[in-house]
Amino acid sequence: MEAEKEDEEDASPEEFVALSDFSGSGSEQLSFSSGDKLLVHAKPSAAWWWAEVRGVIGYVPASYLRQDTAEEEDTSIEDPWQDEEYFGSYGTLKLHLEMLSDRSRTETYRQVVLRNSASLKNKAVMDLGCGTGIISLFCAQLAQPSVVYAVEASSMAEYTKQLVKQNGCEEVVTVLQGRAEELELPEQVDVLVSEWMGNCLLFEFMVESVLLARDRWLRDGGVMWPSAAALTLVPCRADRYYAEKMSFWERPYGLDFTPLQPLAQQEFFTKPKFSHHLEPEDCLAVSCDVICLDMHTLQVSDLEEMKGEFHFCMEKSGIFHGFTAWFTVQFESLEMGGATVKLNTGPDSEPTHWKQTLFMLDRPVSVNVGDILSGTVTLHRNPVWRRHMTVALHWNINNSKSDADSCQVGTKSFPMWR
Ligand code: GJV
Repeated sequence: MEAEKEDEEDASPEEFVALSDFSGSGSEQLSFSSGDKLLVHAKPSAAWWWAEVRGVIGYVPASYLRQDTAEEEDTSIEDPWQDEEYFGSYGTLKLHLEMLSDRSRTETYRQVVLRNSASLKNKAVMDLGCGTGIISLFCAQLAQPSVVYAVEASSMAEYTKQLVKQNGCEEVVTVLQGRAEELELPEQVDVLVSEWMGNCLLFEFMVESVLLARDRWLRDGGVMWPSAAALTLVPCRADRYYAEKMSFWERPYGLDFTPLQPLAQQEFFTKPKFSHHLEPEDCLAVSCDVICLDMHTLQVSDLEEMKGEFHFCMEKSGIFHGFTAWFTVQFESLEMGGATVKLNTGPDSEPTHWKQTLFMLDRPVSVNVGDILSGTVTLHRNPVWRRHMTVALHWNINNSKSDADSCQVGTKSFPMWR
């Protein structure tokens, strides 16, 4: 026991990295910039830590920091892309069944091919991450491309070849098993189609593979499908989820279990909740597109840090439990003036297997009609684990009704998952 105590007192400070800029107020709080290294000496509360930046000591907001994994980088990281696990999961049917059963998603890609069938004639197409080959098969079935290169890294590619044969498409569809990054083709393509979108649009960062393939294999003037993507945010209520995970501890079986609430917050609200079903009536304001990507011009380096702003005017009074995010993608027409096809994964559209992503605040806030909620959202890609990111939210609420013109500020960072 004694020895342990001594260890604690001598505990060496932990290394952290700042996720974004922070300007401290008063003499007790430190200011720092995104990327700064901090030494955390003590964690007196969950939200505020005692830390050192460039020899100066003071309080820092814990949510602005992430553990410095530099040490890990040298030793234990074998594959920052975790490809064995990633492509392993796509080698079984579970995920393909989920994607193919998603009618909204799959039908959108079918519509894109159908509406562009005339223009696809004699075009060379690449289907990146073709899975079971559904999009490639739509191309062969509904249009007359000269060739479709169906690229798939997982072992599913073996079956995809069989499906192409079984459906009489082997003249048009060529299945290539391998990572798109290592691909060799006899020619450049006119169209690069892919279904790369993850939770919160970017999670998994398959988009990087798509951009690299674009730069190498899409001919000048070729078309990307999807051509544009947007991430959307809305402040929302989440009464049921809050009750299930947090209010529950108030009086289970007539007993007071509230000492478990900090633990519950840590366990259930630290990471975002994937597969959240947001009811339109739980939106407290009109949603806001926070990040818009042009798939023709987006660069891999842009993915490291993507920042967006939001500005909401509350349309309802109620409890603000958190933010919900979803995405929309657009497919431009191959014809001049042709109609754009959209896939919207938001609460007002047909449900998809992505559902929505919920970011719970640590403490719900009561808001009124007319209150202004504004702030920023930043997606920080994990510098080590390339398929992961942290979503940092900063906001302030200006109360319209209060005479004192009160303003509340909040900040929280959500790892997904590292
Ligand atoms: N090269 C080849 N196939 C890939 C690659 C890559 N770089 N990355 C992902 N895939 N929308 N979040 C494959 C993966 O094996 C799976 O079959 C499919 O693309 C993912 C599609 C859905 N995931 C998503």
